[in-house]
Amino acid sequence: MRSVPPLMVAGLLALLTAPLPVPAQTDIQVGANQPRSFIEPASGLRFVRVPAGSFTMGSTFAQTQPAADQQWFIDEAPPHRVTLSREFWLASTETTIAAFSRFVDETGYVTSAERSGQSLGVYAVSTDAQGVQSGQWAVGANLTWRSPGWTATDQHPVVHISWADAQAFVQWLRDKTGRPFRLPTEAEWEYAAGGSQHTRYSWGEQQPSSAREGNIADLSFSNAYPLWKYPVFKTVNDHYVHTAPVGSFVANDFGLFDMTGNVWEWCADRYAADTYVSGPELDPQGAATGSERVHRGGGFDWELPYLRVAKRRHGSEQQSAANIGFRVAL
Ligand SMILES: [Ca+2]
Ligand SMILES: [Ca+2]
Repeated sequence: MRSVPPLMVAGLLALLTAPLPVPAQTDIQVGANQPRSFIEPASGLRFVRVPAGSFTMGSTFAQTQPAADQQWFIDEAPPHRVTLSREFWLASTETTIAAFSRFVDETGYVTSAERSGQSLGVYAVSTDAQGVQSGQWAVGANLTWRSPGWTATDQHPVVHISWADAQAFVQWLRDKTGRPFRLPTEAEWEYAAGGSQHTRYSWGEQQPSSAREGNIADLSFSNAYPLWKYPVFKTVNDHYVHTAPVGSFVANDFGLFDMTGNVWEWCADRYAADTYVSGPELDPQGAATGSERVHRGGGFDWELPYLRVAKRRHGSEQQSAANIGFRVAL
């Protein structure tokens, strides 16, 4: 088990726990005039305060899986103690189409999917050698944040967004406000998603039962895609086949919506399968090298093992898909 000398931790904490700058725009006051949330006017996104703290990052989930499936989860090991020495702000929702529209309207930005003319998210059914049919997403033409492949309002999460697109959005917000908006680190994301009790899913420890927990691959998804190749959690019906408007489900006790489900969310970190083996305990920033970036949280088309807050997924900086968006940190 790695550890940091207590004196070093104490010293760093003393240096780093100075209060966050109070944003100029606040709309909720809690306690001793400390804002607990604010709406950032350029994007219209609400940000909530996430406290500094320690938690156990990662899991031993792979060990409970059949050998053939362990490869999908082995990069969550080993579970290890992580300390986030500073409180931070995190958008209470995934970035909406409304917010992304403001960015594009001002800058004329063209996304990776728009430049390449394609993205992942057209439903394709194939037949294997045994004659069994199954469906999954395939790369299709003209899938973009403006036309995700289904009806979406301004309050739906923006999708078909690459890591590079998400970076361009936060750079715009930085330039516009003079504040260091950014993508969350993978550690910040996992810590925030689990809430104050650091639960398995953002809604708690248990499997969904009320259909109010989050937008996942549920009965309505299964009905729309009966040949879907991957597991679906059919015992709840959340009534959303694809994305849901942000904030449609319960928030965790940090005030964060849809951390689990709806869309995967790009994080700042480079991905490496062995990040947790040798990474630092204090404020980890991810792998130093590597061409892929992390995304987190599962999406509307994923089932429980992939919806745990510890689950890691990754892709190239230019990759986009119908089930990947992002959330902004400060
Ligand atoms: Ca659903
Ligand atoms: Ca999400």
